[in-house]
Amino acid sequence: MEAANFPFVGARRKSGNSTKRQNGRDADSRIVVMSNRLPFTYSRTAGGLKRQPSPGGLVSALEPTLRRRGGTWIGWPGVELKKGERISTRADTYRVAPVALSETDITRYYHGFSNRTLWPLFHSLPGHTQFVRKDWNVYADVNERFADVALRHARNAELVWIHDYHLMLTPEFMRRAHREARLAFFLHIPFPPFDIFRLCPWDKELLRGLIACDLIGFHIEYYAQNFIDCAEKILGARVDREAMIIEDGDRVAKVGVFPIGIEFDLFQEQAMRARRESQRERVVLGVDRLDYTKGIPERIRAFERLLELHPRHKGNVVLLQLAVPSRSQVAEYRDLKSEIDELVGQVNGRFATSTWSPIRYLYRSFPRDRLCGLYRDADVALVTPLRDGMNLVAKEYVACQVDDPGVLILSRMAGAAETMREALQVNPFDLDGTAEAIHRALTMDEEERASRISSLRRRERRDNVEAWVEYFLTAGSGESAHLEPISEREIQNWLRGYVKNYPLCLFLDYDGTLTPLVSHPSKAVLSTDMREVLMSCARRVDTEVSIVSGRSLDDVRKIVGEPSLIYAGNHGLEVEGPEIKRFRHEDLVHYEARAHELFEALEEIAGEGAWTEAKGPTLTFHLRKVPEARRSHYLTIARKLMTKHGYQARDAHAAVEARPPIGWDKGRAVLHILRELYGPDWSERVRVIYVGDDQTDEDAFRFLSGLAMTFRVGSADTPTAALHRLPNVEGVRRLLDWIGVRPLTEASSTHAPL
Ligand code: ADQ
Repeated sequence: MEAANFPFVGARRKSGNSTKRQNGRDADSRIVVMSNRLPFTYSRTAGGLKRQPSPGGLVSALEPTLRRRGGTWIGWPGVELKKGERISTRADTYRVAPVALSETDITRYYHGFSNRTLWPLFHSLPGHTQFVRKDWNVYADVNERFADVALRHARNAELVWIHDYHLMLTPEFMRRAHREARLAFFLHIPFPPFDIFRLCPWDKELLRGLIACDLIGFHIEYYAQNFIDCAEKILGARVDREAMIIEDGDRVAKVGVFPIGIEFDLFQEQAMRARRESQRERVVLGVDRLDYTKGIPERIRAFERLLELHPRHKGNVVLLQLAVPSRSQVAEYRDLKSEIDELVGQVNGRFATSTWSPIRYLYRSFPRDRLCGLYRDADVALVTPLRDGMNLVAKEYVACQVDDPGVLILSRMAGAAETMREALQVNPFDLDGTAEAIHRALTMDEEERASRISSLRRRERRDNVEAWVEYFLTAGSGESAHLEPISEREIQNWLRGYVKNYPLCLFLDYDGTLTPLVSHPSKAVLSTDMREVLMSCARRVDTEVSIVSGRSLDDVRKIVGEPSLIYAGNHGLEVEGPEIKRFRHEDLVHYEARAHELFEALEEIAGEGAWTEAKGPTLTFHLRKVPEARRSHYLTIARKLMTKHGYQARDAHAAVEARPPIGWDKGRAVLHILRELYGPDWSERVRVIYVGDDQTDEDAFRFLSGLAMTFRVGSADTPTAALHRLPNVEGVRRLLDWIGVRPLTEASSTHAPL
């Protein structure tokens, strides 16, 4: 077989012999496929559960792969199992792990969020889209259950390959439980542009769900770039569009382009063998699932237009439209069926004669061999979706052109149009244009038809579905991607326009932001490099630097040791600096005695490396040295004690903090400092940058939304309200370096602190 010509080129093979690996491990360690449905669907009959192969390209593509390699397929069995009812967990040489779903799950997760929200939105049809919170909740819950089943059955899998929009949150659930898992995802439908995607109230969650993967695959470059765009704009992730890499905190995901193919040889063979049916007229063929994305009404109208514009085709040509019933539980699909029925009636009523009707409409599924015969004998295939991830019908038609070559008319809105350039491409909304293309196809000479079809066939034979699977799996098992360290250009893009001609007020958290997280707070010492860049910022006349920390004021001032900076300790409850009045929140006096009592109580329960840091009116209970499995035990008790003593318990990095519930946090402290330094109209006089790595910094990110440039450092395990993410402390150093040496603000004297 010729090498497949896929545009994704970033994959690097893992060293080692993969065959050896496959033979040496049990089914658990092989590939795991996850999709909404299992490769077979059960239905309940009088004689018990009946098993049938699931329809569709996904199953025919992946089933042979699993049969050959072994592994596990996880999915819904198609029926709600009764108590005690079991289905076989073996299928040929691979295993099957069913995910049990109730009728409510199916209504809300499948018909609801998957098909009433994601399907239309991702096809850029927001008018059809419904956003229903209950559907979303069940979708998230079902996705988590898929992840649980995968973790039970396939913990040691070489690769977990998750399919399609039904399971976009599953990767993140899996990643949370299994940091080292190798996860890949393929989306079979389009990924919409930013402007459409951001209409979804759960845009961040969906993106974070996918970014937990090592590899995320799309049919075409456009969808991949849309996804990268959304990750950058909505999550604040760093991206490299050329290398197609997304960095989200300390994790990196590779994005790839893998246009799916078909079982070319199988279609071709069936076309050769298929029975011939006598047909008087020339045939223009449409084959679709009955779905509003497929543009069936538009196609019928375009055909009607053909008969108006070119009456010579009357009596000689028919539009044969096959439509497989689909999602008939969703009201919109039922409405569409009525619309098509009516439209067919209208056009036939208008043009039919006693011997000829222009449209033959068959609303049912056809067996593969029959379909192949119809493909083979059709003069023209009219594949005109309004939007389509790829569209396999176009490819199947081409594979079946084994006799007199036909002509493929293809919507430019289908992913397939990106590679099937030799097709006559049309805009399905342009009825006249489509009508003219049908006319051109019906009158095209044999030489042109043959040249177009033979190029199309060559490509589809080579880039068939087997090549697609192999190519994806190779990319999925390649080395992890790395993004280049943050460059000066990136920092400039973020900051140059923002800080131009303004003085700058810089707020920096300490632990995890200016120093890496360490086993004990006393070991978090500022590096020489970091001190240098920090002070190059602080020495500037147009820049104020504040350190905002959860440590006590004395502690943070001592550990940084630079008297020219402003310090906010205890999450901003205490503030001090050379140009600012010393501040101590008035309610703190009430907490000093309480803090002492709480300290004693926490000390009593502390064991296995847990310890309490006393910080005057507040406390931190540290768990970094406690074995991970035991942390939740201590967390629960510590939280209870904190609440009992009148504190608010707040989670931090391997710690829990006791904070006075007085409505004061890092966000309020930042506001206090800005007002003290620049007056109530500070937002007109100064630009603000806040950099932090902790949950407590989220208060400041939220407070400063729209008022500052915010950066969250490190792990992407938690969502952030910050605008951008920085991978690590080195990223912070580079950012400060740029700020320290940027050109001096011209108007600095007029904008200087009050
Ligand atoms: P679908 O939306 O299902 O797939 P498509 O790619 O066209 O769309 O596949 C439809 C399949 O159904 C074809 O294999 C076709 O032969 C079959 N079919 C249609 N009408 C039929 C009939 N009347 N009888 C029998 N079979 C019929 C999703 C995405 C696509 C993407 C695929 C694969 O929406 O864009 O190409 O996944 O990734």
